[in-house]
Amino acid sequence: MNWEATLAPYRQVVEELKVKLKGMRSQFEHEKRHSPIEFITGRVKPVASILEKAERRKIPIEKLEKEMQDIAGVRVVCQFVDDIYTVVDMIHLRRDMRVVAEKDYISHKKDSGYRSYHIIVEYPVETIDGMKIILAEIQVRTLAMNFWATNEHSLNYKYQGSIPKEIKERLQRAAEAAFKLDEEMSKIKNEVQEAQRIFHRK
Ligand code: 0O2
Ligand code: 0O2
Repeated sequence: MNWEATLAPYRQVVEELKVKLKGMRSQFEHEKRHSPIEFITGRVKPVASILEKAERRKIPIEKLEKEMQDIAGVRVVCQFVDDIYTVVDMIHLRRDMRVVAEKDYISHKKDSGYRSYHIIVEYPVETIDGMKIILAEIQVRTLAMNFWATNEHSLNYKYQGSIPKEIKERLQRAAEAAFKLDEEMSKIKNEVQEAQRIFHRK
């Protein structure tokens, strides 16, 4: 399998989605409105992770394109929980991508404590052989959710998926604390935004 050639359109999609989402953020900034987007990151799933997930989910290599929906992944990180829904609504309204699935791990957090809003989109990308529709996963989460998920992801990697019970419980408490932090920040959202506007003017 020529992975470089297979993954090339996915790289293109990640780059294009990053540019477009960053464009949304700039527009809010130009108009001096609170941007629901704090920052964007993106990645193409490494080949080793693709193979490991295909094995785990029993996905044949020839069906990857349809059945592995997060080979192209972008992450939108927001300040406040409300911002997540603003971003989700904006993605729905766009005419350059089509939402095909959504998972709300915010109102239904995972057992691990993981919270985020996942959207799968179909995105048309132009290649030298014509147009190709690529599936991409957009994860939308707050800074607090991102902080938690990044640490939990590292621990999962370290313990190869079997985190010791004691650390798992700590992670669940940390998830609870991150949730509280988001709640408290939401309550003082207006204060924070006012402060940020003053800071911006200076
Ligand atoms: P900007 O415009 O300041 O956001 P590349 O793959 O190298 O082409 P990139 O975007 O450099 O693309 O790398 P990646 O890893 O996809 O995204 C990292 C981006 O997320 C960087 O911004 C980081 O500054 C930003 N980032 C990561 N953590 C934080 C954080 O806690 N707060 C904020 N505000 N930003 C963060 P860019 O893209 O370099 O530029
Ligand atoms: P990466 O690139 O290492 O992040 P599955 O992956 O089989 O569990 P599914 O249905 O493919 O699940 O997708 P799902 O559940 O929407 O989650 C896919 C991605 O969400 C994961 O990608 C993670 O990025 C993130 N995620 C989901 N659950 C957790 C969790 O408990 N903790 C953390 N830290 N992240 C989570 P991958 O495949 O891990 O790839």
